[in-house]
Amino acid sequence: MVHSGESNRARALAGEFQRHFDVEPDGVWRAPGRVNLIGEHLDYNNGLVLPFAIDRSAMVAVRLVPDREESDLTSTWIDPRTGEPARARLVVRDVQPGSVSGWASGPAGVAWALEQAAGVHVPAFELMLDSNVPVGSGLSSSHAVEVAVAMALNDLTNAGLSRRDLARVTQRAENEFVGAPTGIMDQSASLLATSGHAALLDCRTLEVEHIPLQLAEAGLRIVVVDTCVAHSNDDGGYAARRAACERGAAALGVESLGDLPVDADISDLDEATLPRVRHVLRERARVDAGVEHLRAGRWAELGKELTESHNSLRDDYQVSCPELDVAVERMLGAGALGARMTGAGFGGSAIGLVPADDLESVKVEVLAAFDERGWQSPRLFTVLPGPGASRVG
Ligand code: GAF
Repeated sequence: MVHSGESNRARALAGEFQRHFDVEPDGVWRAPGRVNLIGEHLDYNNGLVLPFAIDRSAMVAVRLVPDREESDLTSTWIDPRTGEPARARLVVRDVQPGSVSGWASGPAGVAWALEQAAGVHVPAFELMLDSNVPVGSGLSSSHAVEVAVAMALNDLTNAGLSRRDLARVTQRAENEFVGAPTGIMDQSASLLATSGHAALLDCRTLEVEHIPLQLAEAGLRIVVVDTCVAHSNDDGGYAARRAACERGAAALGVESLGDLPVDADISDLDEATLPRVRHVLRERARVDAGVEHLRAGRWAELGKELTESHNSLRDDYQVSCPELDVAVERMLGAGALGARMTGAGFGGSAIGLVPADDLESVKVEVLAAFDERGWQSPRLFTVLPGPGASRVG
C-alpha cells in the first residue's frame, strides 16, 4: 500500500505537470530507492543479496505525444547551475547510446532499452520528475528514476513486460546507455520488494523470498547516514572491482564467483585479486547467516554480520572511505547493534541497526564526529521497508 503522503505527492506532481505542459499527464508512477541490508557487491557475482525498498521514491508524471519528434523532460529539482528546473529535450530518432548525458540519460536509456527488449516503438513523451531519494547518496536514486520511467513507458506503450523483464531493461539502460557497469540488485529491489519485508534476491534468477523485517516490533530503527560524499558508479572504481571478480573466477575455473563454494581454496590467487574474492565468498556466508538471524529475530547477531560486512568492504574490497568508516564507528559506539556502508561505496551512505532508545545519541555522536573533523554535516534519517514500484495516478 502506498501511504497517503505519496498519494498527495502524486497529486501535486500531476498538478505541476498540468501547469507546466498545459495538459494532464497520462499517469503518475513511483519507484522507491533501496537500502541493502547485507550482501554487498554480490549481485554481479550471481549471489544472494538482502535489500529492502525504502519509504522514499522517485515519481514521474508522463504523457505520450506520438505526433511530436521531441521528448520534453523536466524536473521539480532546481539545477544549481541555472537556478531553473532541470530540463532536457531529446529528438526521439537520435536517442542512441552515447547521445544523451546528464540526468536525462537514465529516462532516455530506458526508452531505448524498452524498444530493444519489447520490440515496441516508444514515441516522444512529456515527463516531469520529482524525487525525495537524495541524489548521489548510494540509496539508488538514479535506479529509482529509471524504474519509474520503465513502469510508465511499459504501461503506456502496452509493452507487456513483467517486473523481472523491467529489471533487465533498466540494467541494460544503465550498462549500455548511461555507461555504468552496475549489477541488477537496485532495480530489482525497487520493482520486486514488498512493504515490511526485506527481499532475499537471487541475482542469477531474480527469484525473491520476502522476509519480514519487523523493526518497530523489535524496538529497532534503521538509521541512514548520508555522508554527502557524492559517489558514482561510472568513474572506474566500481568497474575495477567487477574486473577483479571476473579475473578471480577465471583463475579458479568458474564462470562466476557465485559458482564456488564459500570455503573454496583461493590461496593461489595473486595478491591484488585475492582480497576481492575473499570479500565475495565471506559476504556470501554472511548473507546466509544474516538471513537465519533475521528469521529467528536474533537482532544482535544480525548486527554483528552487518559490522563484519563493513570491515570486509573497508579492508578487503576497499570501497569504503573515511566518512563512512567514522559514521560506522560512531554509530556502534553510541549503541547500534551493527552498522555498515550500503550500496557501492566510495561515498554515499552508511546504515545502523539502532535501538529506538539510542537514536538520539547516535545522531548526536555522528554529527559531532563529522564536525570535529571539519567535514560537511551528514544527513541522518530513518527508513522503513516500503512497497515496490507502482502506478499512483
Ligand atoms: C551499486 C550497484 F548499482 C549495484 O548493482 C550493486 O553492485 C551495489 O552497488 C553493490 O552491492 O548500487
